[in-house]
Amino acid sequence: MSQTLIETPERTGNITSVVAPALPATGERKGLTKKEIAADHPTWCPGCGDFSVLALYFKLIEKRKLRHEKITTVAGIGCSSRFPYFVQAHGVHYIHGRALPFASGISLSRPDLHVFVFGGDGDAFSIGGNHFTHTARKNIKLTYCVMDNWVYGLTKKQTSPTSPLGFKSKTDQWGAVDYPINPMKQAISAGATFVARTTHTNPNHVLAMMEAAMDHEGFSFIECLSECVEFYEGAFDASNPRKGGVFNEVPKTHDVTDELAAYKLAGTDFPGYFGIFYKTSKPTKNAKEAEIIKSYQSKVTGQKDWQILQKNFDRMK
Ligand SMILES: Cc1ncc(C[n+]2csc(CCOP(=O)(O)OP(=O)(O)O)c2C)c(N)n1
Ligand code: SF4
Ligand SMILES: [Mg+2]
Repeated sequence: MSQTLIETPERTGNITSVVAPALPATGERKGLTKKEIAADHPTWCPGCGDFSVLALYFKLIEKRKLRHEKITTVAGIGCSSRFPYFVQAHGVHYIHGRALPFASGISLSRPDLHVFVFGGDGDAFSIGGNHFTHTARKNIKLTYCVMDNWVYGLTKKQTSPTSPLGFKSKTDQWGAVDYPINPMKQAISAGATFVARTTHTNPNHVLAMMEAAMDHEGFSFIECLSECVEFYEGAFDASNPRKGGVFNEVPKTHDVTDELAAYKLAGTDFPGYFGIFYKTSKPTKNAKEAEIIKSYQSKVTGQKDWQILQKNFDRMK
């Protein structure tokens, strides 16, 4: 890595906190090129939709002039979750379903970073289902992009929570009998403050959704359809105009602050709509915790860390 400007946490009073540094003015440091951010050759199957999502993440990094030390890519386990391996910057390939709690810790302790989390439908809605709900309700500032392929890809074709009824897999040889979840409805009802939907076959749209999500002050969720050509070929053809399908954008008349309207939009039969369904503004956990820390710091001025700790222990006796 050629970039060297790494901001370190500064000590403020007795509690270690990170002071958000201003980004250097454009032009001071050159923006990164794709060559500088692309790591190992992705190991996905040729034609996998995940390639497109990765390429657009690189585009976002280039366009928004993110520096190596400001890129944070977190994932769980799955084909899609291999994502951080392929980004030449800081990232974590974490435990299946547990990417969000890990990413929440980064977000809360490093307000100068924007944290991106990538993963699959199994990772997000099956094993990680409760983390999805709780991260959304806490409104933690990060972007969660779920690469939804309606199947467990890495483990070679099991039914996922988004697989449609009748889908034949290794776990449902006679066709899936469980009703699939609707990720958009789930995100809205859990309290996500930014909820958008896109598809890997429309690169400009994916980039636009990533940018809008990154600019959102709170938990931003993107469901990105990403075809698994190996185990669910053609799943999203109906949403791809090049395959005879239709790509319908969210109607211009839709009010993104209207939760009920967003919920209704989310209930439209496949291929449904693409774009921002819901966006609202409410204080993040990040802001609330920062406020608590600030007010606590004013009460312990002049005391050493161990003295503060001792007092807390004494109180617990
Ligand atoms: C705790 C745990 N349980 C199960 C697994 C096995 N496992 C790995 S990936 C995966 C599901 C992958 O599906 P998805 O999240 O949709 O990602 P995709 O591969 O489709 O991109 C499972 C069940 C695991 N690695 N760890
Ligand atoms: S198995 Fe499916 S999801 Fe995994 S890399 Fe291959 S095409 Fe992509
Ligand atoms: Mg999947």
